[in-house]
Amino acid sequence: MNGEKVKKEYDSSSIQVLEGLEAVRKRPGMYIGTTSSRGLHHLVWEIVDNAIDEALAGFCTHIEVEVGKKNTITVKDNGRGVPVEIHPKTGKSTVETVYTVLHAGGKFGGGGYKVSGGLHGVGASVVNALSEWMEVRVYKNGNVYYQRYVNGGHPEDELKIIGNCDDDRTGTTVTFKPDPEIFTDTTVYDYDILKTRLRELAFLNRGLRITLYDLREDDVSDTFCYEGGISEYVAMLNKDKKAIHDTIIDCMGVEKDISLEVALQYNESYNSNIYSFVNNINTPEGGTHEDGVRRALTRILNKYATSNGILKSNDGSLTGDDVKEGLTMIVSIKHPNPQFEGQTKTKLGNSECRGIADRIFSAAFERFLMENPDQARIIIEKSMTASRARVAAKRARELTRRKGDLDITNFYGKLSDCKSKDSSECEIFLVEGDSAGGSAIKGRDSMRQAILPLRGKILNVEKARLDRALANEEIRTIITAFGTGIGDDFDLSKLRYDKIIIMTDADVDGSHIRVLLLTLFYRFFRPIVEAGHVYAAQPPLFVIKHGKNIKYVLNEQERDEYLATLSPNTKYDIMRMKGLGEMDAEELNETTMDIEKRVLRQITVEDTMAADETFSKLMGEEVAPRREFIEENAVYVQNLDI
Ligand code: TSJ
Repeated sequence: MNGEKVKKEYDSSSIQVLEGLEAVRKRPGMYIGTTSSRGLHHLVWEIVDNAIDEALAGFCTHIEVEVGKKNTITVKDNGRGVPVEIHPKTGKSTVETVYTVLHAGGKFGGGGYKVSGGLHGVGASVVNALSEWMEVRVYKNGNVYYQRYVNGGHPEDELKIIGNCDDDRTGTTVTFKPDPEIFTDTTVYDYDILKTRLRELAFLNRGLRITLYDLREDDVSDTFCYEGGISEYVAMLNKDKKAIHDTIIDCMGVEKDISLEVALQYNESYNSNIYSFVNNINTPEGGTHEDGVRRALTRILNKYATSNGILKSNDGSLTGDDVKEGLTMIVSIKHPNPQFEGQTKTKLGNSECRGIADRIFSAAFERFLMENPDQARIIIEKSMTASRARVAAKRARELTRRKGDLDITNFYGKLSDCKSKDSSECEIFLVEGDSAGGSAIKGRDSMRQAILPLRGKILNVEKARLDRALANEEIRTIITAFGTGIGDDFDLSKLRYDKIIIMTDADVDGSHIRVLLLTLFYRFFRPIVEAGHVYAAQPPLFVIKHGKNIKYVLNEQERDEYLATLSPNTKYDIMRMKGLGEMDAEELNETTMDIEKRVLRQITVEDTMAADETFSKLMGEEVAPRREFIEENAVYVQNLDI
């Protein structure tokens, strides 16, 4: 009787399990955000996070990630190995439980305190549900345990011992193949995305070795291991900039069961690069950990500068913005129970973290200043210059406001605004040149689409502070059109358009203007980019005509793919589109602007660090990295400008 009861429960729990995984397949977006390339990569992070947890628990020193020839992913660690015993709640091995029960990850294994976990933190079972097949191997007790799942998480068999291994070998190896029925956009992994994040994880987890292999290419691999942790991260971020002092200031501390690390160094630029993390997850909206450190930074610099007579009473005190100028800083906190807030749930909310971060950082930073008076003076003088510029910029802004009438006339001469006042349905096209601007005005949907033709060169803001940027007419026009204000006045909720669409030619001039605009947005309107409001229009590169059909395609690849679909004896014409200026209004609407038909590329600050690096190289004072970048990318530039 007892046996029968157990069996019944086993069966019903199995059914529940499969229903759980089926729910994941029905609504993958709920679990991994999207099924685009981003979601595809998310699968890797879900698995890697488990290995990172094992490293944080102190049992794993090396993680390997391998992209297989057919875009399978293998993640391997040398940790203790997922427990293989029967799990009391499910009646199955813990391995199978972890892979088939939703949200089972982390709750098994007992006592291990889990600080890692993706934004979604959904666990291995979700990856399994979204995979065509998945295999796990656990090495422990001299045995190799193996289980395979197919068709979205169905175990082929139970966990079995399939061989022996060295007695002292332990670890977990997982291989999966994302299901192309789920990932309909793409199932191709991007080496650079994997590389950037794995390198970041290596920076954030001092001493952990992470290796990435790409079996799709010969001999492609990278290994990351940083004994200096986030200090080395700061060094990398400042690589193409001129540091103004030698030491990368860093500190590490623990209070209760919360640990904090900070590393920082100032460079000559006027911008700041502050990246904060909670349990290895980037918090672009900041939060209490970042607040605490910034509050301490401002307070301690003011305190030191005042008591050493560098800052006089009539200088006023340094603000948070002043001490931010030229600052590259990483803040990394590990917290057993983080609470996330904010629009995108990427802001740390735990209030205790503010004080903890302040205490740990201020003690270390004050000590650094005392022990290194030369470097302290350099940093403070930089902040004092920023303070003077801030005052000047404020005056400049007031000036532009006062002669507002004049500005506005000029402004409406340029902007062809849309009729709708509902910003959620409005778009603004920033168009290169007057002639394309003219076609765009004729071809637009005037209810929802505004056109701003850009005539003059846009100021290179990498080299300019806010006060000079505000003196530039094109930039003032853009600011007025957006409606958000800038600098201290910036207010995202006042944005007058849901989409800001950069429309430039696919040639070198066009890409130059695009980079200048992106630099402007990145420096002065970053929240607009982060909130996903910025897009690039994609004017077609080719038009293919056969019979009565006209097909526009974006690039060579699409052209070739389309041609391959035509039957061999179709007689066809291909024309390369010359540029926006040469399309008439109807063509421009048809191919590039029509809300129903067009393809836009969303500009994200997904990898703000890579973007910043490019901007600094292309736009900054240092000539050598710029030349290198242009040389390295010369081949692309050539392709762009046939
Ligand atoms: F979850 C998973 F299957 F996706 C996965 C887990 C994938 C990979 C690549 C590694 C891991 C993983 C899990 N590596 N190490 C562990 N460790 C445990 O699960 C474990 C082992 C022992 C104990 C213990 O208390 O003895 C506790 C845990 C959580």
